[in-house]
Amino acid sequence: MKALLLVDLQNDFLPGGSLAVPDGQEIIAVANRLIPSYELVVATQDWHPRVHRSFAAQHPGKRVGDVIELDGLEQILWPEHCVQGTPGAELCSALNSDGIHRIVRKGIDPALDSYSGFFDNGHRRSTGLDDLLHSRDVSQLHVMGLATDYCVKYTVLDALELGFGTHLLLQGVRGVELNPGDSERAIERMVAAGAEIML
Ligand code: VGL
Ligand code: ZN
Repeated sequence: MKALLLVDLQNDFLPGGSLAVPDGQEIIAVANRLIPSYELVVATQDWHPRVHRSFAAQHPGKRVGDVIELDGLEQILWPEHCVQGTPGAELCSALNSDGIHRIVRKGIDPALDSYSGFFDNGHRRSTGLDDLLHSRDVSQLHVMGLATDYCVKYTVLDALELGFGTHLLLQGVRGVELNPGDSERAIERMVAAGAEIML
């Protein structure tokens, strides 16, 4: 069966949020339109402790956008976002949350970031999303959400590696674009890895 995966449709990634993705609000209507056509809808939620090491504020002298090494991995430093229990971490209230069957949280380990909905950036720990999808016999995964160039990209790449037929819903993604062209390059990489584009 096919499932819809909604990546990080949270207030902090929407206009007014601390890590707002340009035009991110445009895709909420896309999600609401798609949700009723799926038997299984899963949403991921970036869910950081306040002292998460991906936050620039945790590294005196460093600024947002700086790149450091974190536990052996390259890490971009972000503004504080999606702190557990804060309004910024909540799913967008305009989202049809009755249609969402499961929420998978990620980025909980303070020492490690987790862009993908499946694994942390070091591929050390699974979030359980893989097991959930397998237990429901999902073979096709349709992915949309925020942000094209980070969490959507790594979620799609992991889904492909795990063997899911993976479709990227192009109308339903927006990127951070720290560097112009990041979203385009992310899409090219997903397609090169085997993702199918759906308009
Ligand atoms: C994301 C940066 C940091 C995302 C999450 O959802 O794409 N980006 N944490
Ligand atoms: Zn994050």
